[in-house]
Amino acid sequence: MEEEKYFALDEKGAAEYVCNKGFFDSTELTCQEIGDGNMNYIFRISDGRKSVILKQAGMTTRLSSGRTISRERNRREAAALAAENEIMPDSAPEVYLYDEVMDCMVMEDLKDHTVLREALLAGESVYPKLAEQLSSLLAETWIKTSDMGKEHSQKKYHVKQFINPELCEISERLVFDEAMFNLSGQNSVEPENDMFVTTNIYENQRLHLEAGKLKYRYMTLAQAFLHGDLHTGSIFVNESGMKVFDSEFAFYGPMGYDIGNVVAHFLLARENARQNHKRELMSWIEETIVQTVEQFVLKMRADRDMPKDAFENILNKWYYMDILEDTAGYAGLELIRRIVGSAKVKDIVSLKPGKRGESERRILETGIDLVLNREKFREPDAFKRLFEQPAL
Ligand code: SR1
Ligand code: MG
Repeated sequence: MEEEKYFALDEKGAAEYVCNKGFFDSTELTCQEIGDGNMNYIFRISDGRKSVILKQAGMTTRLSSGRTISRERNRREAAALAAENEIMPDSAPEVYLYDEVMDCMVMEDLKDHTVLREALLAGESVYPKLAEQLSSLLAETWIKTSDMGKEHSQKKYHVKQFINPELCEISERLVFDEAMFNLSGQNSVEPENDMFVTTNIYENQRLHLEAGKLKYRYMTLAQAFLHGDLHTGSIFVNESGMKVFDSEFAFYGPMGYDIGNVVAHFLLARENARQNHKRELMSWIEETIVQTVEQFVLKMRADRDMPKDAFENILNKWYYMDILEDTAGYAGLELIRRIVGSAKVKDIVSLKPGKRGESERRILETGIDLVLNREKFREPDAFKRLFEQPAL
C-alpha cells in the first residue's frame, strides 16, 4: 500500500479532502482560501447550507522572509483549542478532525462572527460584553491552569504537553531580539522615524536590559496556559460573545504575556481610530482596556477553594501585581515589534504616509514607556495613565 504523504492543498484539493472525509453528502462544493495570516492556509468549504473551515500548516511562513517552520504546530493548535474550550466552554471553535499526515484540521466555521481587528477598523464598538468575557477567559485560564487552581503535578503534565519550542522560538526572535537589534536587517519604519528608532531602540541599552529580563521571564516562567498570540486578529466577536482562535503559539508562560498582547492591540486599534477621528470608538477602546484589566484582577482574586498549601495566601492575594507589571512590559514590547518588525498590523500600515509616521512614533513612545516604567502598572487603575495625554 502506498504511504500517505503531506502535500499542500489548493482550493480544489481542500474541497475534495473534506468531501472524502465525509463532511458533505454533495460533491457540489464551493471553496475559498480566506487566510490573511502570516503562516497558514485557511479554506472555507460550503455546500450552500453548511460550511466548515480547513486549516493547513504550510512549510514556510507567508512573510517575505519565507522561513521554514515546523508543521507540528497544527497538532498543538488542535490540542490548544480543545484546552481553551475546557477552560471556558465555547471560548474557541470546535475541532472536528485533525490529520497528522496532512498537518491540517477541519473545524467549526464561525461565519456569524467577525475578526475583532476588522470590526474595530470598520469602526464598530458594539460589543458591550467584550471586557466582561475577555476578563472571564483570562481569569478562568489563570484559575484553572496556574498553580493556584490546578493540582500541582497535573499542571506539570499540562506544561509538558504544551511545550512549544518552534513557535516560542519565533516569538523569542521577533518580539525580543529582532525588535531590539534588527539582527536580520529586515526591520522598517517610515523614513522620518529611522533616526528615532536607531537612537531610542537599537542603541538604547536600558531598553535592551529590560527586554532581556522580559524575554527571560517569557522563556522560563511556566505560570499559566497561554494562547501565546492573543491579538485582535485572533479574537472573533459578535453581539453575543467572543471566541479565540489561531492558538498555535499556545504554551505555559507568564500570564501577563497574553493580557499584554490584548492591551497592545487595543492600543493599536485606538491609534487607528484617533487618526480617523473616531472619538467614540477611542473611548470605548479605552474603557475596554481598563475594564478588562480591572475585571481580570477582581475575578482572579475572588474567594474560592484554594489548594491548602504554601501558595494559598500568595497566588490570589498579591500575585496579581506581578502579572500587571508583566502585562505592561509585554504590551510595550508587542507595540514596538509591530511597528519596527516584519509582522506589521493593518491598524497602522493602512494609514496614509504622513499619518502613519506620526502614529508609528506615538506607538513607539508608548511602547518604550511601558517597558521601562512597567513597575508603575501594578494596579488596574494605573492603566488609565495611558490615556491621560490629549486624545486628538
Ligand atoms: C512568522 S509569524 C509572524 C507573526 O504572525 C503571528 O501571528 C505571530 O504574531 C507571529 O509573530
Ligand atoms: Mg496567528
